[in-house]
Amino acid sequence: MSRIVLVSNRVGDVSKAALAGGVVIAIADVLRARSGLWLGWSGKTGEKAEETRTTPDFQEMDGATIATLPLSHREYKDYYLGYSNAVLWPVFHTRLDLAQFEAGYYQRYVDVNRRFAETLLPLLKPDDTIWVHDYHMIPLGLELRKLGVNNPMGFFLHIPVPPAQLFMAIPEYRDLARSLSGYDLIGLQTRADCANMLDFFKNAVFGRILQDGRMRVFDREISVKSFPVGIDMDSFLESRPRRSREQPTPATRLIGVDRLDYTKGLPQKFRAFGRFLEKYPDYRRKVILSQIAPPTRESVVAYADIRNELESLSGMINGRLGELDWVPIHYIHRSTPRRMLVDVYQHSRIGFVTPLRDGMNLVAKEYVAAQDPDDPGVLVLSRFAGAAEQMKQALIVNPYDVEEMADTIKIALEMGLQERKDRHRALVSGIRSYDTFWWCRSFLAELDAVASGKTLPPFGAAGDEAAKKATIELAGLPSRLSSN
Ligand code: ADQ
Repeated sequence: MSRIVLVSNRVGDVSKAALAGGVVIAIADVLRARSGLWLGWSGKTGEKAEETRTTPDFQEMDGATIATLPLSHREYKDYYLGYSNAVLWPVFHTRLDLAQFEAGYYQRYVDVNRRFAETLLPLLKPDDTIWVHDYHMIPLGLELRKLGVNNPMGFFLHIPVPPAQLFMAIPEYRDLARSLSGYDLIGLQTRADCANMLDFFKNAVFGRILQDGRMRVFDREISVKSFPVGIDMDSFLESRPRRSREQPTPATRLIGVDRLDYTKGLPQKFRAFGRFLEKYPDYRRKVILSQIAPPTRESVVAYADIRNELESLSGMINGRLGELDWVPIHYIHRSTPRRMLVDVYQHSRIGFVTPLRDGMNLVAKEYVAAQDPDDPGVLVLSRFAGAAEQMKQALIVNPYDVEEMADTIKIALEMGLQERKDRHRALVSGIRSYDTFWWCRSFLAELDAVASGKTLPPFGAAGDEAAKKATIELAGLPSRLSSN
């Protein structure tokens, strides 16, 4: 089996993958099994020529090689904070109003990708399979092709794809389409994202669907498919502390766990909870909302704004409705160790996951995984999270509709045991079937197939089981699915 080479903006700690959770667990597994190489930014910035070199620092970890490069301050500002997080992130999450199309951002974004490509070139072997991750690295594939690399190359986007008209508001949209055409396979979180991506290629650069389902874009034929990211339920549950630190709370708890990001719909969530308490006063003093929201990207202006908004909103709701012995909203603006999260989820009656837009949202899956099957809580989930395409047994809400969310909190609190158990069982079955290993293996199997000219059945309603089996058999990988 060929070696796997991963490239992403940041690299994960392969030796502590279980602690990191999410996709890193599966990636670490594959890197170990295929003696892989993982290249990314070291997280360091500086001003010397040293910071723009093309010779990475290497570290061996559990049979995998981790290669990292620093960024210069200017690269950090224009490539990372600028084009990646103040252009692509807002537009892809349909927040065109927050995009900052500043001169210089795009050029630096491409320059950093070219530097990563030049760094990778001498490290590549002829039969390596290359897998590039996320929006920071869209141009990397084409930069490698320009350097003469013909290896199979796949790209996975962790965030949503916006409707074509929005995508095309990005001044460099044609260049982005050309960059995307450098890959053999584009993996997306949902089928809705695939539809948007195909529509974008058609409208933006006259892409054409071929008979075998692939798309002809410029002079290349590429495959676009959905591979919803999952979690590893067992290792997530194993990460919990041996003894619960949670004291049974007198009040029933709703839990929210989100990075402090304007895409996560936190103000709407707070307002909905306030509205619920106003509309159904019998629940006052009986219910609380705990929101854990660690800070991210604080040097991007929009992130400082959302922080201020939340602080004043929680203060206002607590001031208006709270009592001396009852504070309705517990807002924690800090990171929490992952192992504590299992405990917190388990002691919460409602998982309140209401992003305005989200590629997948792993918190929704973690919350369900942590529930006691004999007395599970209820997941309230935004229809605009990618997870909603799979998690149909959650209570699905429109995160812009505060009134509907307030009413749904009541429905969730009053749901009978049998219904909670039925919904939970169905949700767990989906989480186990499409776990993080399935995601990783099916993407790589598809990439191998595409590169060798075979096509696999589509991932879709009727063909799910067949597609799963076929992808796993084709990859020649042991299936964890068969034991579930
Ligand atoms: P994120 O936007 O970071 O990821 P998400 O999928 O929710 O969003 O994953 C967050 C992870 O961080 C979860 O595993 C969660 O437990 C953890 N986390 C969140 N808040 C935490 C806290 N306070 N303390 C500790 N841990 C916390 C991007 C996309 C998503 C997509 C993922 C994976 O934006 O849509 O689901 O990638 O593809």
